[in-house]
Amino acid sequence: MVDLSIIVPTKNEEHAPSLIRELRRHFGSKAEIIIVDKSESAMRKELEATGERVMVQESVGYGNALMDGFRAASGKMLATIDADGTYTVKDLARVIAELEHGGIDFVSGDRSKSAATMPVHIRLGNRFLTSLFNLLYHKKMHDVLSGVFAMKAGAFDSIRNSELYRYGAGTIFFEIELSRSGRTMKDIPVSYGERQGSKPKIKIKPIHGFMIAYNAVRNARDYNPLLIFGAIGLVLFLIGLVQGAFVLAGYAQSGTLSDPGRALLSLLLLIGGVLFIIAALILDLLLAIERKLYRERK
Ligand SMILES: Nc1nc2c(ncn2[C@@H]2O[C@H](COP(=O)(O)OP(=O)(O)OP(=O)(O)O)[C@@H](O)[C@H]2O)c(=O)[nH]1
Ligand SMILES: [Mg+2]
Repeated sequence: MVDLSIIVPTKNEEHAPSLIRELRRHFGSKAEIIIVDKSESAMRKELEATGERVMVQESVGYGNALMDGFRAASGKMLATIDADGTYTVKDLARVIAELEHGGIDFVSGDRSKSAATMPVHIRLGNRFLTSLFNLLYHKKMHDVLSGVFAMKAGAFDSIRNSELYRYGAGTIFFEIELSRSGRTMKDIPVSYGERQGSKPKIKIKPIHGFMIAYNAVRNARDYNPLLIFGAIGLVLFLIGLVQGAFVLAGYAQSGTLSDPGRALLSLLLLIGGVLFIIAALILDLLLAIERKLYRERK
C-alpha cells in the first residue's frame, strides 16, 4: 500500500502532462498517480508518455472520473488536483500535510480569499452553496467546490458504494456523503490562478447550481430532519397564524365568521405546521438513537 494516491482527471487538458511530471518530481516514489482520462487519442498518447498509470474513463463527467480513480487507488490517503494549472502542486502538498497531521478525514483547498480569477456569478453561487452546506451539515467550510482535496482511504471506504448524484455533482458530492457518514472536514486557503490551455471542460450552467442546492437539501433530510421539516412546519404555522389573525379581526369587526373558508385554511395550516414540527422532533430523536447505536457498534 502506498502512502498517497493522486487522482488527476483530464479531458483534453493541454497542461496535464507538465502538471503530472511536476507531481512526480514533488512527491517521488511514495505516491501513485492515476490519470483518469476522457481525452481524444493524441492527448491520450501524451499522457501515456509520462509513464504514469492512465485509466481510460468509461463513465461520464468529472465526478465519475474522481469516483473511478478513488475506487482504483491503493493509497492510505487519496487526493486530487485539477489538471488545468489553476491550483499549484505546493498547495496540494499543504492540503495533504494537513490531512496527514490534522486528525481530520477530509481537507480541501479554499479559494475564497484568492478567487480574483473567478467570475463574479460563480463566486457568489459558490458562496451561497457553501453557506447552505454549512447550515445543513453543521460544518465550517469556506469553499465546497474546490478542485483540490484529499481524504483518508478509510473515510472514502465509507462512501465507496455511494451513487454519484445525477446532476451538478462534483466535490460537494464527497463533502455531503462524508458528512452523512459522520466524517470531519476542513479547508485551508490556497491560491487559484488562470486556467492554462484551452477553454473549460466543465460547462457550468445556472441549473447546476440549483441541482447542487437540491442535492444538498435532499440528502440532508435524513441528516438534519429537525432543520428541514422543522423549517417547513414553522413556515406553515406562521402562515396559519397570519390567516387566523385576519379571521379573528373580521370576527371582531362584524361579530360573525364572514370567511369560513379562510378560517378552515388557517386551522389546517396550524395543525399541519404542528404535525411537521412533531415529525421533525421524532425523526431527530430516531436519528440520534441511530447515531448512538452506530458509535457503540464501531
Ligand atoms: N476524466 C474527466 N476529466 C474531466 C471531465 N470534465 C472535466 N475534467 C477535468 O477536470 C478538471 C476540472 O475541469 P475544469 O474544466 O477545469 O472545470 P472548472 O475548474 O470548474 O472550470 P474553470 O474554472 O474554468 O477551469 C480538469 O482537469 C478537466 O480536464 C470529464 O468528464 N472527465
Ligand atoms: Mg479548472
